[in-house]
Amino acid sequence: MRDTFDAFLLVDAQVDFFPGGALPVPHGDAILPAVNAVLGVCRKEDIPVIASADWHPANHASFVTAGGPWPPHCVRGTAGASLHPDLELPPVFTMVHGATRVDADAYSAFDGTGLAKILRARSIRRLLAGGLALDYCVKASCLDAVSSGFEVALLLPATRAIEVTPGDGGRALAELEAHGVTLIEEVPR
Ligand code: VGL
Ligand code: ZN
Repeated sequence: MRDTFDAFLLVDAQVDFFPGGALPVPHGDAILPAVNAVLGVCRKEDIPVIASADWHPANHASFVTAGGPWPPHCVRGTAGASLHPDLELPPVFTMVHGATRVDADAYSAFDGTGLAKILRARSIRRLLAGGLALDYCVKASCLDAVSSGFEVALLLPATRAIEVTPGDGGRALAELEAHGVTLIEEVPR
């Protein structure tokens, strides 16, 4: 096994968060080369991949149509909620689906998904993370991972921020670093 990370956590790399989607992250598609580089390492070295998905019911509380902050996005089972078609995923990987309750939003891949238990059951301690969006689900997932006792490295070229407020991306990185997340520029080798 690779001596730097035990699994790759790919956060919400769904069609709706890429340019052209319902809630696009600016330059979100710029993550694809780095994400696919990690996925290539995972396929070659048989490292587990866990992909999370934002998976909302149609009338979700986070949608503007229900008084929330976001345009409707990632409605469970729709094309926009599917993983980006250019992801070079291994033939077998684990998916967790979050924010599935109609009345509550959830940004972390650990929130209500059983992910910590899934990882512990597989003796996974060190996560490499990437995905969308840096200032929401990636940040929340990395912080939860750390507070659940996992080591986390975030691959910077594999994530981008929405930046509802300019500067949110940089603030997210500072917060992550302050909580012990290692920020890395290159795929570990
Ligand atoms: C996300 C906003 C709303 C995310 C999900 O995946 O970062 N952001 N829902
Ligand atoms: Zn959402």
